[in-house]
Amino acid sequence: MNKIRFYLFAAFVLASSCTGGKTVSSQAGDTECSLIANIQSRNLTSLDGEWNYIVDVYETGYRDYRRNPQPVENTFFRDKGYYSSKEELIEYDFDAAPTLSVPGDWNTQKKELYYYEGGVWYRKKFHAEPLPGKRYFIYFGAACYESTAGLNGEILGSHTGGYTPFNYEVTGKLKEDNSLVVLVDNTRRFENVPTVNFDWWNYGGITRSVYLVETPETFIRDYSIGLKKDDSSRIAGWVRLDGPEAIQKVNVAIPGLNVDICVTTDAAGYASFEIPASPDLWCPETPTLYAVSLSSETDKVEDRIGFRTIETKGTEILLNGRPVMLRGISIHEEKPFNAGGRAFSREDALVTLGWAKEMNCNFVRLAHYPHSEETVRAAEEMGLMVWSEIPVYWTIDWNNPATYANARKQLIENITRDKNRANIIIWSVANETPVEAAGRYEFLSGLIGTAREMDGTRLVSAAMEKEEKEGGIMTVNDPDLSRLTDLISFNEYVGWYDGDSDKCTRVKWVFDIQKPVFISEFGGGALAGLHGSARERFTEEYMEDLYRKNIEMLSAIPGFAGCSPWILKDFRSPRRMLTGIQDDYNRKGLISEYGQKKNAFFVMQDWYKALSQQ
Ligand code: GCB
Repeated sequence: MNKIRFYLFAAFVLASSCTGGKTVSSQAGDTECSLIANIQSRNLTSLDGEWNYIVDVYETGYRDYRRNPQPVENTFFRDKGYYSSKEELIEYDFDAAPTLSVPGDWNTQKKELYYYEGGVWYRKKFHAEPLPGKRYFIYFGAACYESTAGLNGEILGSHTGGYTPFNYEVTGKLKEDNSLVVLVDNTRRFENVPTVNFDWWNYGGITRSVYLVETPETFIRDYSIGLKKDDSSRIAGWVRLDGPEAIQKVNVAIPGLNVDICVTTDAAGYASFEIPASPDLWCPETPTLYAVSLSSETDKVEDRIGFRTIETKGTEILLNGRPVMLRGISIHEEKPFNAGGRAFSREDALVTLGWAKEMNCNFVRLAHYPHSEETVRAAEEMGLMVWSEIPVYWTIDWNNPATYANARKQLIENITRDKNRANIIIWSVANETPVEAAGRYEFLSGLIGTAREMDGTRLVSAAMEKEEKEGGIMTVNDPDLSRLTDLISFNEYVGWYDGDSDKCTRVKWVFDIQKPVFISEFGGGALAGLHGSARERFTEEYMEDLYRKNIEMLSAIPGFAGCSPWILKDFRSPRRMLTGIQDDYNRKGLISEYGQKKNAFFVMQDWYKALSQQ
């Protein structure tokens, strides 16, 4: 646990947006997560823009010279500075400090912060005119990795996990002129999720948008609407109110389906409903979304929702009852052009997902952490099915209850935010975790259970690895976990980490379990524009040959249901140190960081076109 949270703000941790460790209630929507759903439908004041920042390498902002944690009035949360009081000894000043753009990572905004890992204080001044009878929240799309927020010198709470949203209630705490101070810390820690070792850039900062949200006193906190599992002629849903007037009539209207019903919430603010309906189903070819409104007596939210079913039968994945081949690609959430750092905007998403569409994909694996809501929604509009993932990656502190609570909380926040997105078909709980590690199976089966309990309408999986047996027989390395998941999904790097491309022609894939086989990663690296023989590593020709041979090999796998090669675009990773070739980039992208398509992109494009016509 972050020291600052432990010493200074222990009391406030309990008040932070989501707490781990409890069980998910059996009543739908009654998770321990207090996230406000569908933030874009709210009355918002954007707090994006330039924020003053102070880099705090030695934790000086909250400790004294003996490293004792300080009371809050002696920390930078107080937002006083030398220039405001020259008589007092004060050695920081946000007003005089430089600025960073929010949203955005700090690593690509300031040269001196490129490799920085540690604490950075952010400060935003904003004006507010709070109205009586309204409630106010500060909502963060994401801050990587840990953050503690304070408003006008008072701590609001802390949040752990770099890729999921959180909010703090500030009703009664707003003034006309406000100072919002946030300490963000991206120090890698062994007990974190992900842990200290991962193959992507540890972008720090307030990486997604920040809003001041206004709601009525009793408001619609959360809702779920989708086709009923096992009965696609009915829409099933629930709504949860938050506030003193818990018992209210709530109208659910979907004009495009002539749906207009009324339910009454109970004393806990909860109501569920079922409505007979036969919507045009969401699918990649026709990603139909219906305008939906939920109106309580005190509040109203609007959304656009798609309806579809997803299930497996034997070795097939069925979308709306019909077999579907997942023509996918894996993606990291980085800006599409010019080595730009962490992406967050709809514009970024449209370019990146546009490349996936150009490749004839119908599916994207949003690796290795929850991507922004903008990305998920853009994919939904574009007809791209989604694999959504939490960063339980490689090694994890499997037997640490706090680590489990952290992973579970990230999963809950992810599902809470995105459960109404029709395009998400798979919740994934892990990537390439070591089978032999004690405590791992219990950890992952707990997460799988949480995902199923919160959302029984989607598939649950994890990216496993392959195992080679005698005589060139290949299979998944984790039959026990494969029994719990809906798919046999694994990463295989035959031709890159495992032999050369010719090996693809010598192996045979065999599975003991009858489930759809999904290859969550395969691939190899090439520097865009580097040409040579198909035997020479990092040339476009090597990568092209590797893709051709993998495609042939995968197509012959019994039960093959799709794949998401690694990866759409070259991405930054400090693990990639080969000068002149990698230069801090993982080069397995089908497209370079400057948007240049490599030969293998076109190999995939042709294959997916052929598959789409079958
Ligand atoms: C993997 C990981 C992915 C890495 C990739 C690689 O198996 O899942 O995060 O980036 O291999 O390039 O080695």
